[in-house]
Amino acid sequence: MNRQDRPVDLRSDTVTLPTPAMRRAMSEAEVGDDVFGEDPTVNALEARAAEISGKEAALYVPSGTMGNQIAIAVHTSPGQEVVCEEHSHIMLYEMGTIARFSGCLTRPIPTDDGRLTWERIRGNIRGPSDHYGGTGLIEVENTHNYAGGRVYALDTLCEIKTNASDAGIPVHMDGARVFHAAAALDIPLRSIADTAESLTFCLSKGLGAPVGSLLTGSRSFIAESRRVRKALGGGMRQAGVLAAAGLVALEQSPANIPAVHADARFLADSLADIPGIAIEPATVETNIVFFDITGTGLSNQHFLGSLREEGVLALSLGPGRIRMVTHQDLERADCERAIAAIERACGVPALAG
Ligand code: TLP
Repeated sequence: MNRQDRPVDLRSDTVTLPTPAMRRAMSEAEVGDDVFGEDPTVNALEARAAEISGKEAALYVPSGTMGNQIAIAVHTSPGQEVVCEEHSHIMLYEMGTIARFSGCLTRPIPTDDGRLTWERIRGNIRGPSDHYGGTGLIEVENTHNYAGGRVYALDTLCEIKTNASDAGIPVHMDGARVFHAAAALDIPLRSIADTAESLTFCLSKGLGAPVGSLLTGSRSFIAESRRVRKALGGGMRQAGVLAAAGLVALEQSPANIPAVHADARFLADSLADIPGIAIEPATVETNIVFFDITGTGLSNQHFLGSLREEGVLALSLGPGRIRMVTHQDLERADCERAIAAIERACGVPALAG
């Protein structure tokens, strides 16, 4: 299919297809039974993930959800509270697994932009008592999906980590898109990873791999995580065919992120010029662009339907709220096509010539 006929898929950065280099690596991967720890390609991926994130060890898991939920189960005991931001993925989009599997409650904290501070967390920490289970974990999401890909400043994370350590509470980072955070701050990933006891990051979100995420942490944390992964049915066998693509993603895809961020900025700046669309371009820091179409008078369904007819796909995430995510399978011309389709949906007259 040539580019003009292909849909411009901005629903998520999960829609990317494996690159030719990934497919080659997959077909040539050396494999073994990973439940026995004998898949050399999975072992290589885990070693590389640990190295990149500056942690002792890593575990390959099928999804970001499983990585987060294993971390929560290992860090907490049933009845404890997990402090998190009110729109965090672990709370809104992980099927209530915190309650189902770990027996924990969330203690959601409202923020203006998805970013917690120690100031906001402090009053929500509860020690164990005869009346409640106490705080078992603090979770931060970086970048924050629902807040539009916002990036934590390193100082904020360091302050949370230092105070959490003093209170004896571990920090888990849902870093599904932590490579985007590192690129936005132009710092090594491990500086961000240092601010949490454990980190989940995704190979299939923005890095182009077909499947998989990594959970990283101390050797003992990962040993226990391996047992919990098995309990969740996440023990895979000859998973090296998938891990091989992940290794390629880790080496090759981060270099694409600056251009992907520039595409998001282009979308945000262009959207700001369309009458009826509300967006603050300065809040777009990475590859996620949220905007509000209430002022156009169109329903989400009508708006997305018009775009779909022109081969442009986006997501509805709340009344009037639309999300577009840029990724490495798109080019600037695709983003221009998306903007032209949005202008037509909103009744902006086309320029002559
Ligand atoms: N997010 C998906 C949807 O679930 C919304 C997306 O398209 O953005 N943490 C964060 C911050 C995420 O954004 C996601 C996926 C996950 C965890 C879960 O990853 P998977 O889908 O691999 O379980």
